[in-house]
Amino acid sequence: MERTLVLLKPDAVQRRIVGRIISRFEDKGLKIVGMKLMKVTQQLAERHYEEHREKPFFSELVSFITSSPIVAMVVEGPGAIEEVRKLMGKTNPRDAAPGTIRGDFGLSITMNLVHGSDSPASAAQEIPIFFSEGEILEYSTADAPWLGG
Ligand code: 3AN
Repeated sequence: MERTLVLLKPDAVQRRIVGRIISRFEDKGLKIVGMKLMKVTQQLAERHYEEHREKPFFSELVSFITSSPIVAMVVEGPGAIEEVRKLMGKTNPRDAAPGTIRGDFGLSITMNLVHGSDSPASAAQEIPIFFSEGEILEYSTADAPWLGG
């Protein structure tokens, strides 16, 4: 089953909307198979945002993600990568549709609440940056037969 890395960024924790954001993923029928509250180190941040190193907003991104704890999650389900991206909405919350996480809760392109892997290749690269294999659990949920997939 497909898995994706989801980060609830420092603004989500500071604004105490972690529970409401996680509910969006749960409501959709996606399954949390890994989750932790953690502080992102400079080294971890630079690894995670490696592809943006040359962008003008790189240092802003790194200082934001290291500024306060985040909640890191591995989310699993049919088409999990694309489904999470749809639930998050466009990168800039001002362009994100109402009903999406960014569209409903944000205004800032830097403090845009959530990260979700953007492709199977990104998910495969990003998940091990944040989680060891033992931190990802395999289990079934009672409602699985009613969710299809
Ligand atoms: P997404 O998070 O939607 O996949 P990416 O991968 O293009 O978006 O960008 C990674 C992060 O970089 C975004 N979550 C956002 O916080 C930040 N970012 C992207 N574009 C800009 C920009 N033009 N100015 C400032 N920050 C940006």
